Amino acid sequence: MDTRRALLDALEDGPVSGPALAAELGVSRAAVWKAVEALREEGFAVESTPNGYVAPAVPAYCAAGIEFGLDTPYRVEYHESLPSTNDRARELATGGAADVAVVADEQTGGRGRLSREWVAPSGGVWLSLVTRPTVPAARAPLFTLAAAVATVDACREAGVDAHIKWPNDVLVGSEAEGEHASGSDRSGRGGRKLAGILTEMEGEADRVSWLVVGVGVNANLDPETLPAGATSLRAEIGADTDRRRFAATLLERFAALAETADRSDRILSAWRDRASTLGRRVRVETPTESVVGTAVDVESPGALVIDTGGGARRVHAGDCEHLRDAEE
Ligand code: BT5
Repeated sequence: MDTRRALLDALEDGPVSGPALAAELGVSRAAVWKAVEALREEGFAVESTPNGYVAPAVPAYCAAGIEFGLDTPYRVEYHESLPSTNDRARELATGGAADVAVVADEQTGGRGRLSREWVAPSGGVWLSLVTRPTVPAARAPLFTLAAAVATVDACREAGVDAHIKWPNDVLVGSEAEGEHASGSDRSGRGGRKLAGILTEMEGEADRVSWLVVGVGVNANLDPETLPAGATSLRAEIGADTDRRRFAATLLERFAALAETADRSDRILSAWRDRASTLGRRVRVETPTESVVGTAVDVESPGALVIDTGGGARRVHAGDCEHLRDAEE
């Protein structure tokens, strides 16, 4: 473990002196001091007190801030601004990296599914995780479901009653409220869109090489700066959220679920518990057709089962609208 990370872990337990840390880690006092300086440069304001180094009362939203107290194998790479955290994560993945979360305060070229634009001004939580799970490529959609569960849990901890709309939208509120979703994209239908997920991967049939799970959450943003039909944590709560804690919760929940991906039942049941799609009349636009019916279940690795009246259909990808009776 590197000195910087060891120092972050040690700071969790209260003041720690330079000499004590040097002895514990078997490094020089100069190396400890250098690690402290590195943390400070990143924006993590370690204080020097007579009892030793102390963590800042309110850790900033930066790599060390998010890693402080983070109980996962992930390290964090933080940027003030990036075109897209998914693009940076893909770059790291193709270079062989694993277990890195790329976080940016702002994205200038954020991407949604199917090359759609994702609006991502400063103040949101824009995060992409690189992992290399040892599962067949066919199981990759489970990680999107796990990310949706983790995102909902982080939103609920922040005080917003969010739910999942199949496959990967995190929404607040109900039916009528997402109606103003723009243009041909009606993916907000079913509530106001708080977050979206974009998973990308490379692999052979028998195994995933890398997986990039990109999550965008409208955190401390005004809805006026977002597309129609969108909402934010700030708008829902009326106050700003500690993005450091939010990102850490999301990563911890995701890590715990991802560990269970060799069996799909835990992720699926967590997803069902948080989804608003099941039991609803839906219209799913797949790449080839439109399927209308009642959503009855989600099956591994992420297919929506729709009762069309003429039998059950399974759809694996598409945009889902929650319908009201009059709309069929
Ligand atoms: C998604 O696509 O919902 C996936 C969004 C993933 C964004 C994250 S941010 C971190 C990482 N880096 C990236 O570059 N991307 C990921 P989709 O279901 O296709 O929805 C896209 C549609 O949502 C757009 O066509 C808009 O109508 C709408 N939209 C765009 N920006 C939005 C926002 N900030 N909040 C709510 N809706 C938005």
